[in-house]
Amino acid sequence: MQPGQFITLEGGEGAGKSTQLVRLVTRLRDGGREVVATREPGGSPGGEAIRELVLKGNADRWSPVTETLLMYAARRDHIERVIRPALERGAWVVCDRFSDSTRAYQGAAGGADPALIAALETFILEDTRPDMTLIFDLPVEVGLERAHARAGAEMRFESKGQAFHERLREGFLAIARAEPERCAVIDATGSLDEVEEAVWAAVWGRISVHG
Ligand code: T5A
Repeated sequence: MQPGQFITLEGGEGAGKSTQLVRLVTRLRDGGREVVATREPGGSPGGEAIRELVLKGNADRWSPVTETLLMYAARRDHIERVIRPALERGAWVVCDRFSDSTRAYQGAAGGADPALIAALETFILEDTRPDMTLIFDLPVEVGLERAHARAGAEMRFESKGQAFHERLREGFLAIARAEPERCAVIDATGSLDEVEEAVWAAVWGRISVHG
């Protein structure tokens, strides 16, 4: 069992994860903890190089299976170089997307075989699994509108159709239903402050933030 806590933020496009990650990390650091804020795909130099490959270009540049393998190559590097060392020294790691994104994007929405993804989780993640996952949920149209409004975003996944994004939303909710002890669904339609309070309440409820 790793001494640090590993929290992941998940959800569809424009759900507000990146914005809330900053707020959550600030509150945790205010409590005196060492907190590593990171993201996927990316988070390590090798992971960021793979991010460039996988997020740029046409929507159909990579098949869902190839995407799965690229995401897991990036993830393994990120785990080895950033996540595992941080958890082992007792830091908390807060990560914008992780393995549930592969289950939802490449699996539920993209059609990659869940057995392939499960096997990669076994061999690549090993025991580096999130202690807690916040799943940001909001209607697809609202999320895509927000994502389009923000500047400098990579658009490859956002340019997939409405049906893809509906399957994605249901994919994340299915993960939350299957693993209720790990996952908390956050209603992401509220104001920034309302969502921040929902996130804090969920973290408080599942992990002793005094710990
Ligand atoms: N991917 C990733 C896979 O397919 N498989 C995988 O295994 C992994 C790890 C990452 C892409 O990679 C895919 C999924 C993604 O498509 P990215 O550019 O990092 O690409 O995209 P996202 O993680 O989706 O980031 P987004 O910016 O789209 O969404 P966020 O982080 O959820 O949203 P955020 O915080 O940037 O907010 C978006 C906009 O909405 C506003 C913000 O100010 C911002 O302008 N906003 C709100 N507005 C009103 N009310 C609120 N409560 C708001 N919260 C935020």
